Amino acid sequence: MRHRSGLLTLFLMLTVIGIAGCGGDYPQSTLTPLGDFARMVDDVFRGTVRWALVVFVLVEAALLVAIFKFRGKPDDAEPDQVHGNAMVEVVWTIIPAVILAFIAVPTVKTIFRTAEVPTDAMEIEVIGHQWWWEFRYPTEGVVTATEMHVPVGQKVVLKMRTADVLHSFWVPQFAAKRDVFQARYTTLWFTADTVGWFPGQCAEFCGTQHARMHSWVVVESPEEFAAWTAAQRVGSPLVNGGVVAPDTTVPAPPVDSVVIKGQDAFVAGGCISCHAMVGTPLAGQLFEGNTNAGPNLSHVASRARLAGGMFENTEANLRRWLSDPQLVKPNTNMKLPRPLTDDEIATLVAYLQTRR
Ligand SMILES: [Cu+2]
Repeated sequence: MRHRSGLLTLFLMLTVIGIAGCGGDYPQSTLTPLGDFARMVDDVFRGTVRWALVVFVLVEAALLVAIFKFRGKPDDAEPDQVHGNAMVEVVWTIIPAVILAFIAVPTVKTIFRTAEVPTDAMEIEVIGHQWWWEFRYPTEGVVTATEMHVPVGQKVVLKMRTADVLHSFWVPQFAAKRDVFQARYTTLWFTADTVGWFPGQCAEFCGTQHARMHSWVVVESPEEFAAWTAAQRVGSPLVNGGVVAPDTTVPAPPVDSVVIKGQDAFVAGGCISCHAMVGTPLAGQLFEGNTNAGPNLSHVASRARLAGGMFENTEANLRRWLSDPQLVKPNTNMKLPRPLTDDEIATLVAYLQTRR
């Protein structure tokens, strides 16, 4: 008896925990879709759950009736045996088949509708790296990392691939998840209908720091988005590979002596061999053929997060990151040829913080 009540308590506890996991203010949830694509997927999910509920209620009701109404007594005769009854076999084959058909039709329809690549959408190229996401806007001339800006109400199509291993791009409130490959593009599309910051997560185990491969969709008004692209386009490493005319704006050279030292350290220290940087001579060329490079740092100070979204972009975190990236994020591709001196770190941090 004690064993039984223990099991019951365990069952109730698990149920409470399970229920507590549903609903609530969880931004990384597929249960609160905020775009057309996610809503189509959500409709299929909800339709399926509704059918499952109907089946559950009917089966449980039949079970309870059987238990209480037809409970056997010790002196009962043996009941009629229905083994091999053709009628029963046909009925309980047809009913589930019909229910599955009702689930399959909207599911297949949705698969086809979501697989269609829209032609009236703004294109964003998504590239997975161990362990951060790169976003390129060929028509805007923008290359950025971790934070994908999109204008509210504008359909975007994501053309996705990877620079190294398999990853899976997933922003739960806007779109389903899709694996990314080296040799071919996969696509996703969505129209975001709410302004704000919405988190995403790489959904394919892609190495030891897979859990620290975050992304955000930053949905903003068309005016804010235009201002963002105008600022990001300055010195873009994409101007040769993109379809926009090169931006001829020459960024103002640093005037602060610490910042100038930081820029010198950035160039002389070899940072430019992996990172594109506005105002440094080789940034564009190096970037184009180098898909294993690190993020474009031309406007790094305009981003809210660092290191694949692992931490906030603050002076202290930047210093921590530069002092020993392998300690902060083991196995990251950010490998320093030698440890930087405190002076170098201070000037680099001052320099990077001016790159807005
Ligand atoms: Cu990944």
